[in-house]
Amino acid sequence: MSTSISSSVLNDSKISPALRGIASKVFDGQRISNEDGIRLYEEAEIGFVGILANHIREKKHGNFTYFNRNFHIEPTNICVFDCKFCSYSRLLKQKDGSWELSEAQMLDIVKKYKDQPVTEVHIVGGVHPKMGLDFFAGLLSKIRVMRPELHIKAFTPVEMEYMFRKAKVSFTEGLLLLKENGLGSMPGGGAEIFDETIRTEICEDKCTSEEWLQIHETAHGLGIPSNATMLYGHIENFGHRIDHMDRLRKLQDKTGGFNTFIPLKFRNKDNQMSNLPESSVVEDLRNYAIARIYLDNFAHIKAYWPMIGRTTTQLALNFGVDDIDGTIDDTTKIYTMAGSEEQNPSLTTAQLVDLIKQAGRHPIERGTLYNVVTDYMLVETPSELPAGKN
Ligand code: V47
Ligand code: SF4
Repeated sequence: MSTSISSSVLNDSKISPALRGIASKVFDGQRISNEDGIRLYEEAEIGFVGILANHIREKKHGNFTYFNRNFHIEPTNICVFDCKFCSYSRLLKQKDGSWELSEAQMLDIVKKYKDQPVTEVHIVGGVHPKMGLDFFAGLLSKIRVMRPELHIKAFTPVEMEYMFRKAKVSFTEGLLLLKENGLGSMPGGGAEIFDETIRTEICEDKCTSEEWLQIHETAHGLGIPSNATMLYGHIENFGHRIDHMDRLRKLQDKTGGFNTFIPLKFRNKDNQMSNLPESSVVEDLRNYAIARIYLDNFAHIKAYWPMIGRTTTQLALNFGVDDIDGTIDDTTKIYTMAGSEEQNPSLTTAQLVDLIKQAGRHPIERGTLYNVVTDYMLVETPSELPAGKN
């Protein structure tokens, strides 16, 4: 941040003294308080939080913008739970629109990528009463045999709490078994909103906030890093968002095991909360920025491009976001069924690189744990090939 931008913010009498006080903390590299966070949500304009968030983003990462080459496996959309925002799950007895992949079908998906330089498989789905811990441990071990170098990022605490409970094992025992069979890290899903009143309203029967946090803490203790999400823009208020990030910031202070924070915008198509409007793009960008400012101990803020679309993703790179997830391919349904911007989410590496360059940023292909795979300012953009093939 040039001193002229910081001093113009700090000396701008049109900005309230309280907001200038927050800006001064950010430019000094200090942590902001919960009260500051709520004030930003309630009072700060998009341009103001954008300047602060971009300052932090560029201090941490310069112009680097990360993506990876990944593919998703969604084992099933049959689910024992009934989250009101979910457009994707079906009950076991409900045949219409449900799917359930066998182990062989999932291994066929992995085989499809045999000669392709993907670095990560992301496995998350509904909670099927018949797909238990042994089934998933077996699946992971077979994927590892087929592609030993592929990073397996799999299962949220929602899936884990259920499979560990059914298998009568502790969180530590269950996580260790999955790790021994190839689990490399955990995705961020299932967090929703930690506030117990809101959680009861929107997803009362699945793992509690406490269990979500405990499973991540246990995973970090076993050397399994993870991501964290927040589902926002429904019935929660700004205080609930700050409370959510406060619980994450405290756990991160303790373990340091989170890689990335991913705000997830509530989409309202075909679910039990379809009566609610969706947040505006301005609110989405403010939310990315405030997350970047508040979560000083998280290295990365990710915008999940299929959900918000390519244009908002490019804008988000100026609001604290430094990671845009990956090539993904066309297997993900959790957002397409909820009305995401991208109906067939798949971008080639060349398209992702162009998207980042067009936004004036520096594209870096990363591994799951943010090791640099390719610096696309040092090599030529790969030529256009079908999704996943380049
Ligand atoms: O927990 C479900 C969300 C999450 C809707 O870690 C919805 O790299 C919006 O966590 N509108 C699962 N969101 C997906 C997830 C994720 C995605 C991409 C990358 C990573 C990562 C993690 O999807 C659920 C829930 O919060 N979700 N329904 C909806 N209607
Ligand atoms: Fe099941 Fe996940 Fe949908 Fe909730 S969000 S109903 S846990 S698939």
